[in-house]
Amino acid sequence: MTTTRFPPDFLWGAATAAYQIEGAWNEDGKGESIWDRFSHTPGKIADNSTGDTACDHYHRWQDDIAIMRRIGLKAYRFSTSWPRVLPRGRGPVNLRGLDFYDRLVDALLAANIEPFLTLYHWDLPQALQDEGGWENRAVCHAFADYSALMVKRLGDRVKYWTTFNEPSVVAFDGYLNGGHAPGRQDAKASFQVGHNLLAAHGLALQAIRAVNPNLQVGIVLNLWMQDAASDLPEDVAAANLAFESSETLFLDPIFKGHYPAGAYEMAGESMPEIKDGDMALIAQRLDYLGVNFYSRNLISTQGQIEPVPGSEYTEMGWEVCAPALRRLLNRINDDYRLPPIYITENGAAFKDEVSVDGKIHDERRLDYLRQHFIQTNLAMQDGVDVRGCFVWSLLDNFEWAFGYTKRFGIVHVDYETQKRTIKDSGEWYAKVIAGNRVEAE
Ligand code: IFM
Repeated sequence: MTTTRFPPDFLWGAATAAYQIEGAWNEDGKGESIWDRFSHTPGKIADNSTGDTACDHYHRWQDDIAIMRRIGLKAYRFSTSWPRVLPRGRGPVNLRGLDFYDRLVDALLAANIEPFLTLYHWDLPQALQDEGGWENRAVCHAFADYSALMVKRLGDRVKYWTTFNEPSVVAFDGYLNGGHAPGRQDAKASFQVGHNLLAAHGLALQAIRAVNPNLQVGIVLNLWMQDAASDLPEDVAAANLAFESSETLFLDPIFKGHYPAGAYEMAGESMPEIKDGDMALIAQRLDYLGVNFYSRNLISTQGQIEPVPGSEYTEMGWEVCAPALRRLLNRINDDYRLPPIYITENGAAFKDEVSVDGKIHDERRLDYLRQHFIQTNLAMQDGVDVRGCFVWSLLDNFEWAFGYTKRFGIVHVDYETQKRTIKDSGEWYAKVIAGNRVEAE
């Protein structure tokens, strides 16, 4: 048995997002979001489901906080729904929506759980989409105003703020392959949206700090390791190119103030319009970087090798390769002057069954988490400043275009009854947090 110990103040958490869990899509004055519109459009979601009810967290948030307490979470990462507080994206505030987050934050603090708040996890107000969505620079300013509003109301209690969750997914799934809301397939638009999201991040940073300069503000990127299939220089070059066309595309502007050379080649005619001053706006100081890590790609000159012989895959079709997390953390730590890092999402979708004993014996998810915690710890020993880890997800929930067909939770949700059951992985996580250590055979 080996024991991996973590620093005493390590922030153990779990994460969710508003559209994926809240439900109550049109209650208490909430406006329509692009995900409401998208999921209500036939053929967009694998199981024809919607987030209308999801985990009904909007009504069951107290029960959910009780579950977080049982697991012993030190932090909870959640997002606020922009159209819940500003039904039309700007203009009149829906106080009932704002009050919901106010109560949630108070209850988290009363339970000794640090709130870690994301301002944008993909549910743009439909009214702003009708003005052109993220292609329209005016929406970036509306986002900064919404950010300031939230900080004015919650900044006295919420210390950790994230502007955007995974801007690359918003740009490329929303505007290039069209699998996500708003379902566009337009290369030029996707690159402009990617850039505008970063500009909106910069504007929001300014707006947040103008209200309260003492907060911890960051952004969350989804980063995959791009491993070379061999030491051959051609394979290494192919893997580097893959890293440049996805990971570096967002890391460079944020931490170096310019796009990587590869971006210009990749985007070609679709290179976005960059206004004077944009790059400095985007590259402002950050208090932390959030890294969402799930898997890696194995790259040769022939492209991605898939499946990798002998490897395990999750229900998302993502390879389980925990050592890639350590390699990724070391690589970005070497390539950039980074602020402290939080692993803001890490987890796995597997087919879960409720056993006759009423429990969910999700050994594979438990093992996935154990391996990734250990690799995170090794990266910390290598010198990477990781301050916390958030499991994706606290609850099984609406997995975007896959609907309810993929379960990531450490807590099982029966969508018929809304009954929550802590899975074996959740029970195990409670022990990890309590002991601040991971045990492995
Ligand atoms: O469910 C998503 C989450 O909303 C963003 N990061 C990846 C997760 C799993 O696909």
